[in-house]
Amino acid sequence: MSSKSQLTYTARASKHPNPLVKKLFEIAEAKKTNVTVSADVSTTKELLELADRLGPHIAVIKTHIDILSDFSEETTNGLKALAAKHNFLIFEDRKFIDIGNTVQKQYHGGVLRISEWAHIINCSVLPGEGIVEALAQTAAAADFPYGSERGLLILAEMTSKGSLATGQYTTSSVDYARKYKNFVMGFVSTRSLGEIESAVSSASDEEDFVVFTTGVNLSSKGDKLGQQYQTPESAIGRGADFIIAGRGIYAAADPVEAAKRYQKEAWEAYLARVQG
Ligand code: 5BU
Repeated sequence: MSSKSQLTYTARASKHPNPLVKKLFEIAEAKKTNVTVSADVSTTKELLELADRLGPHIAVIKTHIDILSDFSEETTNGLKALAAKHNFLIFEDRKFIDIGNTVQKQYHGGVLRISEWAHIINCSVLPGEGIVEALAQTAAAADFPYGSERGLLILAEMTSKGSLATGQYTTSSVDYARKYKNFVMGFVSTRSLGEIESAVSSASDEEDFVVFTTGVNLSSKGDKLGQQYQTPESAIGRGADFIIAGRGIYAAADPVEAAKRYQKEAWEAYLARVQG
């Protein structure tokens, strides 16, 4: 596990050069939550209701905006208003994976205009370094009316059975994160990756990447389509700074109660980790 995992979010916020990461750690500490809810519902009404009800218990809402059947500006205006009301960040799980010229258009333009409302995006590095450079350029050049901070998580590993995001792919994820560390906040991965030797440079004392771990569920081990789950405690124990839970929360009989349970378990696991 990286040495930073033993530090509190407050300590990490105070030293972090990236304003978005600083804000994320401050939110976590202020609300005592390191939960990201993956709000994979299919209508704007469901999404906004969920965001409003779960808002007090989450640090980040993760969307798949293209699975909504009725996406419009109402969706993103609603999300932005709720992010401000409840003090959480918005992470669009778009998983960009294409040549630089295309991802710039997908990020900044099109019908979804992701750059205007998502604080956090993610990409695969399968296309090579250019994808990270292209997204970083777009974020730096744009003048965002809604908050100025933007960050990228590199999809370094996946939770699905037989995932090919391993070995050299994961090592290269760390290389590019180190090379573009002003824009890359960290990773979506199943563990801390700070110890990975990289071709670009080795881990430095200041390096502090944030780890988001998906595939978290308290009552299931997986689904019929290859998803594999671990518990909040296990994810945090392996180095996750933020857990991501979808169906475990939004499909529960009482999503607010479920969110509180994940919040409590993940926060206690974090406290145990920083108290050593
Ligand atoms: P679930 O309902 O908790 O299984 O949802 C998991 C969410 O995280 C869902 O939105 C996936 O698209 C997303 N995900 C994942 O499950 N595994 C991964 O490796 C990555 C994302 Br990256």
